[in-house]
Amino acid sequence: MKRRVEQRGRFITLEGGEGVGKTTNLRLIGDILARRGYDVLVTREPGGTPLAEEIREVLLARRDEQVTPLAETLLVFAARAQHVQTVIEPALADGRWVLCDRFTDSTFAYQAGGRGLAPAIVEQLAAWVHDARWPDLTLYLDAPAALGMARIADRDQDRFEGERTAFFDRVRAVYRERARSEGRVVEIDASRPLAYVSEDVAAALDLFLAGVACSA
Ligand code: T5A
Repeated sequence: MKRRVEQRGRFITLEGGEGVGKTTNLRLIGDILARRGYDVLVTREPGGTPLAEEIREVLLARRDEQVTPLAETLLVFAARAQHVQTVIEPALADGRWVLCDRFTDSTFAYQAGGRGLAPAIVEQLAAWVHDARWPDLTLYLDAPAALGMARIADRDQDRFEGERTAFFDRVRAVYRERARSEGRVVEIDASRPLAYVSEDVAAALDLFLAGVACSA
């Protein structure tokens, strides 16, 4: 398919708790954009480069040693610095559309909300690592933690998935607050069957694309 000529790429992220359907719906968005002729790069956090994927393994591995919230946050941002500078920014500069499974909203939700780190630290690190680069659109998939965990019950649990329900309740509360306060975030009820969720995801994307077309 002929590549659409765009002034600049767009940055779209999927957010939400464990097992809410981020990866599944990211594929759907990628397919829709590709069908419309956009050049799409699908990536994820933590990860997206060889170094950042190694940091992801360190972060997700279950271990006896207690990981401090600050150490965890610095690891997340180390991976993000590499990812943003070597993958995300070059792709956007090249006019590509970047679809990312999680970004800094996850750090507010998990490290500030879940772990109790001061949000100001996340804000400072975000300013340092990616400055004014925020997603153009964020789709937040909302569902009770127990439902998401039930969907991934057949997988081996990583270090985060081994957390207690109260941790995920705090994560969800921060996500919902950000969905209310950040204009780029669209909240979608992900507790429903996949067909309904995907329909809302596609509708939110359509609305966003209409806005892009108007501004072109
Ligand atoms: N983390 C990450 C931080 O702490 N701070 C950070 O800054 C960042 C970036 C990464 C971990 O790192 C932490 C958070 C995470 O714990 P991850 O792999 O990116 O982990 O995130 P997970 O949420 O663990 O990814 P999952 O693959 O488990 O969840 P998804 O992607 O939300 O769910 P998905 O699409 O794989 O779907 C799970 C299953 O549910 C089904 C799917 O078919 C699949 O089988 N499903 C549905 N079933 C019924 N109804 C629906 N509506 C469904 N939607 C999907």
